[in-house]
Amino acid sequence: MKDYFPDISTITYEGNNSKNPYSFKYYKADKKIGSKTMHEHLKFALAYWHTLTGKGVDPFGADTMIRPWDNLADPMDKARARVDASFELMQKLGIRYFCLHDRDIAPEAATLKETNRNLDILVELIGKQMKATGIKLLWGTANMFLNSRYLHGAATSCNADVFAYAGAQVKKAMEITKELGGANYVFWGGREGYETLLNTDMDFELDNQARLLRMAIDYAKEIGFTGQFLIEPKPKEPTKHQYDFDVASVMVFLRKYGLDKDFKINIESNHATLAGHTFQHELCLARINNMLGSIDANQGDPLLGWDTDQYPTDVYNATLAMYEVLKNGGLHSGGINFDAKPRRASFEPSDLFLCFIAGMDTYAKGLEAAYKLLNNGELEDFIRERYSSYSSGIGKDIVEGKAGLKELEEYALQHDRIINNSGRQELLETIVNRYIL
Ligand code: XLS
Ligand code: NI
Ligand code: NI
Repeated sequence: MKDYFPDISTITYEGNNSKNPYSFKYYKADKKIGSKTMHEHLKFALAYWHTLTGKGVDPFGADTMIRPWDNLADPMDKARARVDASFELMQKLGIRYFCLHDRDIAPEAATLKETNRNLDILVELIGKQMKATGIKLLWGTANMFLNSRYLHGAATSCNADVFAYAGAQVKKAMEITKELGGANYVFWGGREGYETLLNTDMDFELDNQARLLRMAIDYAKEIGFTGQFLIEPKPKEPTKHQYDFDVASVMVFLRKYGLDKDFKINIESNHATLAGHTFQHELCLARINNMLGSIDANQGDPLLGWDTDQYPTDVYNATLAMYEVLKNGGLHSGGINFDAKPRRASFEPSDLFLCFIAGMDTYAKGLEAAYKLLNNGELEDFIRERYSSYSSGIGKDIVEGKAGLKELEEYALQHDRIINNSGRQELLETIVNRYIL
């Protein structure tokens, strides 16, 4: 097997005094945080698309990233080389999971039949590498946004032939996810949304989106795929209004169609930002509804209004995210997928290592801080105290359903000199800082 990154050896933990950029400062895979090791808490995954096929294009400029496998002319040879390169990367970084779209691993051919044959060849190769290394598939998905056939959407296209093609693609993607032992299957509605209601039957499109999901559930039963289905919300981009806008809209959609027991949510940090939410808000809302499934870890830039998919380096954000994950009792079948790409100017192959190191260290530090914060209970105690008026008297009656509006009026007439307490936001922010710094 060819070595694609010969100058870089296995990345190890050296601690935060080390100046060696090719070492972990905080991520120590076997370090125990509570009853689990860091790597059990943080099931890091490599996103095959950004890492292996990303080339640094932007709307104004061409490729900047020339990878060691890019000199191969035959697309299938290139695809094979990427498999070797991906497993080399994951092994050297100690990443135990990866995520893929069907089209990341194998090139699309002239017909669907040939495309599926290409996929089978690559799946066999990936399966062998997985067996040899113990690396697992966190989730699989179908890319139903790149090809121009999806210009009106996939399941929400106005064209039934496109719906059928999307169904065929989901079927095959589910089969390969099952074959590779994938723990989850993701739906990100790349082009499921609209540009203008002047030409859109939103009601019908949403029914159709639900129809495709229902078919996927049925097919999973048929083939014995027991992985978790996930929906990944995003408010905009590529369409102006994506149907799966945020956690709240995904839940409303799933409940309307009776699909909420079959799905959980894959929450991406940068998508939360685009929706005008904090990452923590999205994670918390999913958690309290028992819908928190998995994470796409990245970050946006507050000054740029699009999905910049940067590697996460914001420890504050990672700490609050891990706080929610810990409160959720972990991510269960989910994990932390680095849906992130190096900046366009970070084009050297070695940057890939530096990117992952940055992201893994950020989440490791975030996990440690979050664990201590939760365990010491400073925030939890404050919050409990803040709502303590509901544990006795009229508050208890409200919660237990013993008071109606008449009882409230009776009470308020006698207690109309109300005393409130400070919310102490700045104090609490200082407490969080104490755990991070
Ligand atoms: C794009 C999405 C995509 C999904 C997988 O913004 O994040 O990468 O994670 O289709
Ligand atoms: Ni994503
Ligand atoms: Ni994204």
